[in-house]
Amino acid sequence: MLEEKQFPSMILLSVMSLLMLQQTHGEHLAEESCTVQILVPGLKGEPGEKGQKGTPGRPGRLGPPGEIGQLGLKGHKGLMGRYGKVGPGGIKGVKGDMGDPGPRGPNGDPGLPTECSSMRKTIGEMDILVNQLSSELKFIKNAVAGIKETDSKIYLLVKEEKRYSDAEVYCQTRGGHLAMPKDEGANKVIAGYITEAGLNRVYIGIHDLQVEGVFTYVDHSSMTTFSKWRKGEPNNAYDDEDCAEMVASGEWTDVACNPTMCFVCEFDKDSI
Ligand SMILES: [Ca+2]
Ligand SMILES: [Ca+2]
Repeated sequence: MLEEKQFPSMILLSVMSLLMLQQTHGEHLAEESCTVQILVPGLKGEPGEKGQKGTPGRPGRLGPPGEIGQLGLKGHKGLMGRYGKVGPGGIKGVKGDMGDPGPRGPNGDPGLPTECSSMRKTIGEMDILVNQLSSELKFIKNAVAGIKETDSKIYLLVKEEKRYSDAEVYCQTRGGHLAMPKDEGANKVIAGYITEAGLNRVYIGIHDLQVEGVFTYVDHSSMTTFSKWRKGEPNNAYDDEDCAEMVASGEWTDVACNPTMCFVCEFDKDSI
């Protein structure tokens, strides 16, 4: 059975062997073709042509997490945000220094002619009158506040310091003179007035302005019987004492006429 199945292939090999032997070993063909029958694999064929590229494989499994990377560089500064809400008001600051004077303003409109100028003159005169009345009122207030009097005279102590000549003008303007004590009674009234006022001295109406050493009253009446010179006075000290003052004790002293001091005016009751 085996020989029957293998026969065709054996026949084939024999024929092939014969053919090969005829080509390479022609002189031994008759004896070897009958004795050697070896079944051997065929020679390795030449490499085939490269096949076509296959389809992509399935995705692989998820790999393990990578290591933490290095710290990156600092990024650029972002844009400025929106403005916030307005905050509460601050505490009031300290007042600053006064500023420099401003520039000169424009000239005003020209004044009205004629009738306004006469009105301005009237207003000016009224101003002078008001000043005079104010002065008179002050004088009257002083007088009412505390005059002194004798049977024939009224005395007013003026607490405004003036030079001798200005003091006499003040008294004359009001119808009198600087006080001219001509007896002990009048002298005592004036002296008491000075003491009450808390003063040390006042001008009185006695001087030697006309003839040095010859004292007269300021109304030019002569000094006949009464005088109250302090001891050693009048001495015309520094050759410059032509007016007289009364001190609080009631004594008189010749003094210079330019220093200012308070004074006493006198008014005749008959002339008031
Ligand atoms: Ca004198
Ligand atoms: Ca003197």
